[in-house]
Amino acid sequence: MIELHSSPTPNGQKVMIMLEETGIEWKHIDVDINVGEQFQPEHLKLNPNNKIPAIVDTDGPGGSPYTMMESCAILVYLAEKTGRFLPVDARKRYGTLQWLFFQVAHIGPMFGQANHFNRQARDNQYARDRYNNESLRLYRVLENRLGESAWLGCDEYSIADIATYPWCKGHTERGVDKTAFPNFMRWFTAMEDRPAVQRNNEMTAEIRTRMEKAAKDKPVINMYDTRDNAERLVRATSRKP
Ligand SMILES: N[C@@H](CCC(=O)N[C@@H](CS)C(=O)NCC(=O)O)C(=O)O
Repeated sequence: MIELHSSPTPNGQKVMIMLEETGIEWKHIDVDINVGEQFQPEHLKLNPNNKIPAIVDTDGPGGSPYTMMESCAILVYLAEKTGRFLPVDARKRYGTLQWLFFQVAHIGPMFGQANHFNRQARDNQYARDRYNNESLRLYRVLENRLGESAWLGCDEYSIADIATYPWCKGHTERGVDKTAFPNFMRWFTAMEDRPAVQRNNEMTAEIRTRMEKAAKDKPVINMYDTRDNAERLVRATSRKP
């Protein structure tokens, strides 16, 4: 059984899609980052970087429980555990790993910064231009890749597609449409046709509603305000005496 300690953000959703695709037994343990549950000592034991997602495989390597952080490392782990979505053929495997690393190194950080400055710090025009331009450039990289390959990593659906899809849900906001990005839109539609992706999207809405209800009487933290967060961040990463 895989316990997924998470919130349904893009990094959380990629693990949910993988779990649904593989059919492995799993459950979601809600960690609400809006009320600071990522800073709880029990979560820090699973993810010392005070982020979601983390997993516990109750039947890990050698038959004992195994804990992991970092969503793309978790995807590789689950792919190897189940023998799905990370091809064995060397060219396909390295193609998949390249595009998986491309997601974690570029798409996640740049789209994340663009979302932050578009939503939380709108008055910083320099930062908005920088991250919006970079995000659009990355959409063009995806468009070009998908013009030469059916799926991102190779000619098979893989963890590279699973990792990238949840980050691309806001494509309309960026002016990415069928006319200018036909290959990307073909891929995005193929992703949304998959039953596992559809289940992820339903669960994402359900988990968000459940978390909002549970958070009703809890104080909301401002994780984007580094002054408000300063003490919490230092405490989370300070070694105990
Ligand atoms: N590289 C990490 C990124 C994880 C990450 O940034 N998680 C965000 C949500 S998508 C988070 O937990 N934020 C809470 C915080 O920064 O306090 C991964 O892929 O797992």
